[in-house]
Amino acid sequence: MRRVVITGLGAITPLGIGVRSTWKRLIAGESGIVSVASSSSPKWKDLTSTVAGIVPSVTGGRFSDHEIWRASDYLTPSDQRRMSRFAQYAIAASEMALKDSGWDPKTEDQVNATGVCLGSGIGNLHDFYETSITFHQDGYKKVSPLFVPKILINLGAGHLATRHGFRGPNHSATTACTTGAHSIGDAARFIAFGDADVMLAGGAESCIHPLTFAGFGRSRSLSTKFNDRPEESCRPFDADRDGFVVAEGAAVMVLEELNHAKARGTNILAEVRGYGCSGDAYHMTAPRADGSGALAAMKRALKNARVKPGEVDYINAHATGTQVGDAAEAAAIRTLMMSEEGVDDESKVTVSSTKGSHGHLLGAAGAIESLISVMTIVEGVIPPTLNLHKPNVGTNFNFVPLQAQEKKVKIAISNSFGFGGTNASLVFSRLE
Ligand SMILES: *[C@@H]1O[C@H](CO)[C@@H](O)[C@H](O)[C@H]1NC(C)=O
Ligand SMILES: *[C@@H]1O[C@H](CO)[C@@H](O)[C@H](O)[C@H]1NC(C)=O
Ligand SMILES: CC(=O)N[C@H]1CO[C@H](CO)[C@@H](O)[C@@H]1O
Repeated sequence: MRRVVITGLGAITPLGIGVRSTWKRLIAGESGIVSVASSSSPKWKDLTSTVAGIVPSVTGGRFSDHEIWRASDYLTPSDQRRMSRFAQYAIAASEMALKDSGWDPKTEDQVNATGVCLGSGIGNLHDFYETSITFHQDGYKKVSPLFVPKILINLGAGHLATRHGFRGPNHSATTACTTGAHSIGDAARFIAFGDADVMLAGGAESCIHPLTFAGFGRSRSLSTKFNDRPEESCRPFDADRDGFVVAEGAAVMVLEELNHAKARGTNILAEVRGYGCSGDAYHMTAPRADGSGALAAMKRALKNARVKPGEVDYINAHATGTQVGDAAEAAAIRTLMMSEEGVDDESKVTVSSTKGSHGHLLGAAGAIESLISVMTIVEGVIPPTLNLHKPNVGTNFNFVPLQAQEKKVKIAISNSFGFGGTNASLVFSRLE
């Protein structure tokens, strides 16, 4: 089987623009979660949750000029008009990843062997909402011809391929909060099976719209108790956790066939070692309490990677800060890690959920958390779980509370689970 490595990373997150800016703040224990209560639209007023992870776009605060989002850094005015925000983030993160990896295909062979696998969970709620109102009030002629190209989930991938002429596989997953993980896993399989040599893979999301908060609020998924203390609102594994916090952003990786990467002498960050998926087949929004869906995904990913549970140095948990979800995932991790081929003591299991810092990027969550897992391998530092003062998920893991820890990481797992009952795990390793 052809081996797949990671040769470039790009990120746009509530912690800043760029991988360096995001990583620096993550390790420093900073939060990217802010209040959206004062937003101009009166619709925000009735909402139960008014905290969100927002990509910084104004200078003057704690973000320096190069760390804030400016669409014009990446896109012409005409592209900006044609592309919705999630697609813009996807393009920008992809450009960063391509630059990082030094991959600039020119020949026909090269562009044919380069593909794209970029998804989104919700996509563009803004245009859906506005266009629905316009259509209802003013009729057919007022619907913009750009409406459809602005709402299709796969248009991030489409625009990117068209910009660069990439003619390899052109694919978009949309599996709710598992989108980013499925994109990376599926892209790695395209390379392993010989459909491409290089893939841009990841996820993007930007649905900071009152309707998002109304919808997730009504399904009682969101944190509501910390609206006046946004930085404390996302509390994975903590006893006071009361729901997840919506966030926006994008993360993209350049995946590449091992010998292809070696031949061009580029820097190899890590290897995509394993990928496992499962379905809960249980409920649309709640996990099985025993975590058996999550367990199946992790087991399949480790089997695919030919790695034993005891060899895993770090798990980046999906844990979003909901009572049921975090406990189910912890139970799944315990079953996996305390098995015969695991470890002999729960305190040797290192798990953190970085959502405490950046919130839940929904369709981009699996991508940014995979990127962070790769960074732990590169940097030898584990980012903390913010706001974790009192774990109550029935395990004695090292949850890396509040402060980053130094640790050599050879093998890292990233978990992603989504509404609809879909679970995926990815295993990354240092290249041996
Ligand atoms: C590249 O792909 C295009 C379209 O699929 C095809 O027409 C062309 O022959 C391919 N070129 C090479 C060098 O394989
Ligand atoms: C698997 O997917 C479900 C879908 O609702 C998700 O909520 C859950 O967290 C995952 N399963 C488990 C047991 O964690
Ligand atoms: C180069 C290429 O084929 N890109 C396509 C990828 O998919 C999108 C969406 O279907 C198309 O618009 C692109 O042309």
